[in-house]
Amino acid sequence: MQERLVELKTEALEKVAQAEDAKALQDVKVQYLGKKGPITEVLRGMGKLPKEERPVIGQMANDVREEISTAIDEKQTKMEEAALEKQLQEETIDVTLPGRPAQTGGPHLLTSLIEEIEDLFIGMGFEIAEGPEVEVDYYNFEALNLPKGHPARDMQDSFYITEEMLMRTHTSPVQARTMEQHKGKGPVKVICPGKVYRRDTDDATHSHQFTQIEGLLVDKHVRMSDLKGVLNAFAKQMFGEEREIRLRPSFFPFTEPSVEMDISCKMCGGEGCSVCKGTGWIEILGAGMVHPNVLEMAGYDPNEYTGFAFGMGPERIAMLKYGIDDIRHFYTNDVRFLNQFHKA
Ligand code: 2U9
Repeated sequence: MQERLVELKTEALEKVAQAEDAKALQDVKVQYLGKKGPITEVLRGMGKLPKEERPVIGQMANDVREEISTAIDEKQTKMEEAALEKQLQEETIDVTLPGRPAQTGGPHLLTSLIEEIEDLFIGMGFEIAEGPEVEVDYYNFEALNLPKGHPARDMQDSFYITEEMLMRTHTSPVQARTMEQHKGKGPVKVICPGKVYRRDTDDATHSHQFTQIEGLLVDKHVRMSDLKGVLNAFAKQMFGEEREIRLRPSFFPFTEPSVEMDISCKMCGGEGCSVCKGTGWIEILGAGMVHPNVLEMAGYDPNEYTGFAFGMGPERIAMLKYGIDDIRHFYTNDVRFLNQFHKA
């Protein structure tokens, strides 16, 4: 019996040593230490042994069992350590590699352009004024010389909240409100940027929501030549010193006289090309002397005060400046479009 146990031990330890993976080791365990294994069998057969041999064989069987079990555990630990070591070797992280750059956002092209225009006018002493996008009929139309039923209202059809409230169709109500706050006293010198809304069907050149930047200067002795000087300075700083401006007569209900300003075409230098449609000039903005009715409604005496105003569409300016062919690019938020204009 003792020899059998020694034999079993040698056999089992050899198999443990030979086991190459967890499965083989488990098989050895089941084979030698399992309920139907040879050692259990020896222990079961103890009853048949002479009484005095039982403790010796019992002790020995337990020792053998213990030894095999310890050998299996040690081998298992070794295998796990080896597997971990292998994994660590294979999955090493090179902490000295440069990190992946984080995706950073930036101002929208229109925001940058509006800020650039604001800065130019701040440099000429203007202040920035803002107002509500949901506006009352009075400031959006009436105070701008567009009484109810005026035909020019048709060109600025809007989204109405109620009969008297609407999404503003231009930023001009901000100037009307600013003038009112000054209570008939000058000077007023503001630039009003912001979003505006019109009931239009979207296409390459129309959008139901777009942006405007308007300016207003009201004081004593303000003349058309002051308007021309400010606009000329703006055009040269924005588009280049070599650009010329020209003013053409136009009509707006809130200004009289009214003009439209063109700049000489950069592409052809005034010769005429596809960008300027053969005219040598590109339309940039509208402007004029503030209508006496508008001054009066805002609390100014038109015999004492005069003023000029102008308005432009940043989308149009960006489209000209960067050769963008569709206004919808500004609002569909395709990062491939927007990223082209990120300043480093
Ligand atoms: C007050 C008095 C006068 C603002 C003006 C324009 C001319 C003009 C358009 C150009 C293209 C806007 O973006 S656009 O659609 N604007 O041509 N705007 S004068 O005149 C005002 C405004 C407020 C109290």
